[in-house]
Amino acid sequence: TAAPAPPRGAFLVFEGADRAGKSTQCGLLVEHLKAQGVPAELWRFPDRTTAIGKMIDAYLTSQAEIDDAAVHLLFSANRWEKSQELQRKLAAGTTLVVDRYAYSGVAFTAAKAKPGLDRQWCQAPDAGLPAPDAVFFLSLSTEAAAARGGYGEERYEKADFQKKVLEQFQSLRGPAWRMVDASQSVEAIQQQLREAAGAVVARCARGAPLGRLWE
Ligand code: NYM
Ligand code: MG
Repeated sequence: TAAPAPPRGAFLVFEGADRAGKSTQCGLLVEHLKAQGVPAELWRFPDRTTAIGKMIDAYLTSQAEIDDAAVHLLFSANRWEKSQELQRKLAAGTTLVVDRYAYSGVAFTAAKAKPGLDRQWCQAPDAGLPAPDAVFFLSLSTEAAAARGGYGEERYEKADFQKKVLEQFQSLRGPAWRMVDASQSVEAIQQQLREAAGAVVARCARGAPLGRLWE
């Protein structure tokens, strides 16, 4: 007889504006989970390693100009091309800590405020993707983010645009969202995340079903 299916892993997404500390916190959380014996992997979107991801990287680093609608669809396609593997990993019991997902996709494009790129249009291509079990939103003012050694050199890393992105994120908040005050110390934030993530991992291990965007 076949071995029983392992408890499924949790799909944990981190969102927030640039410089909110997502990458730091994701890395620490994955190490913590692994140390606790929870199989876990760190993922990020955009995944710049794929063919589509390389086009996105060229766009973000201004080596390429791509139409706003077209690049939006590339970001979404980059999630779709990873979605089967993502579901396989979760089903096999691996918890995925994911640095950005479709919420960034919608917020960054909608913040461009161009005709034809309204939020409804921005959300459509991601409909049906696996929905995260929790979205940890690292909340930080644009001023505090800018004070952290300034923004980088990539496209979008400008204070006025980041403000618009934050407004878009606000309108995407749903029941799975956990707001985290990202102005606290790295350690204090991590402590909260460990507790909240632990509860979600346990709920998923007990068989809570994986949802779909934007249901
Ligand atoms: N970004 C990220 C988008 O514009 N759309 C998306 O779908 C995703 C996932 O890419 N400024 C933007 C947000 C970031 C940039 O992300 C690169 P990172 O996490 O800095 O590598
Ligand atoms: Mg960045």
